[in-house]
Amino acid sequence: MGYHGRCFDGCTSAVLFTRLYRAIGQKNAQIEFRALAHQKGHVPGTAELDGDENAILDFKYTTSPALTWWFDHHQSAFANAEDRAHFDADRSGRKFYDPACTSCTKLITAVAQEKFGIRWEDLAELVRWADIIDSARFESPGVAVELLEPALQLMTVIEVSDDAFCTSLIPRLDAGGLAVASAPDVRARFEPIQREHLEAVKRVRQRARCEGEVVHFDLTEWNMDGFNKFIGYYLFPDAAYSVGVTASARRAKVSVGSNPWSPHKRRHDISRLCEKYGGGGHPAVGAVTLPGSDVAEARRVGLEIARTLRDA
Ligand SMILES: [Mn+2]
Repeated sequence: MGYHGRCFDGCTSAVLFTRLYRAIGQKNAQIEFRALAHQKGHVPGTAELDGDENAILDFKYTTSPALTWWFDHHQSAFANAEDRAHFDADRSGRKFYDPACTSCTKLITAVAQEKFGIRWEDLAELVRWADIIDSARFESPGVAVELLEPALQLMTVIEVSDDAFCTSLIPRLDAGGLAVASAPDVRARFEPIQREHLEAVKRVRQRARCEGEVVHFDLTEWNMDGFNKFIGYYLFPDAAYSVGVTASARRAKVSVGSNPWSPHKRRHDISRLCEKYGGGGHPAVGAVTLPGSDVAEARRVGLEIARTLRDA
């Protein structure tokens, strides 16, 4: 079974599909899990699909005849129109795609219920959080930044852990749901990340200025590769946009986002704006990445983007 690696929704999808697969007949099947990572131009092929039956969850479609089951909700699920047509022609009843679905977890839950009449009451909280996380629909910036919820602590650990650890969490989530977050080995991974994260919040608090609904901060004096993208709105709830600049040996980066809790409608396409500087992203969030030596240029781009967002 291939699942989207280092992703809370991917891991939870693996938990649910395992239950579904066993419930509909393959009670004693031996299941192997494989974390899949996005690589440009790569679709899972024969190397990944070496079981008697093969499932791919929360990850790109493949036309390989070895694919038996498939669930995904990503806009970018198909590499090209031929792959899409291949899926549309499929009559197996075992491949499911819904780009309107906010998580793959939710899609599997819906299919299990509607097609197979199966519900998993004990996993309701896990499912609910997987959906909140994958669609970034947190109740408030505080929920997203303070990381007090067990689900968000697990998410944090999953996003930085190796494939073997993520895979080892799948049976544990199946057995214990979100309670896994309080296991000593998960705590031991979470605590150092939390310390670093709290340090980042402190640095943003020191450096951030909010002007004309744009919060801007320059963190290049520290060696940092990134930060929680909601910190700006946590500190400045009235901000509509956030522009943060970081630098490490590897890269200098301008991270740009719009406040999902803002009452105002977003007026800019952030991916377009970032593309002007060689970056990219989504309409609501994007980034410009430069070589680690280009700190001055990253600072300049950050200021210019902040100005553009303020002006229009
Ligand atoms: Mn997903």
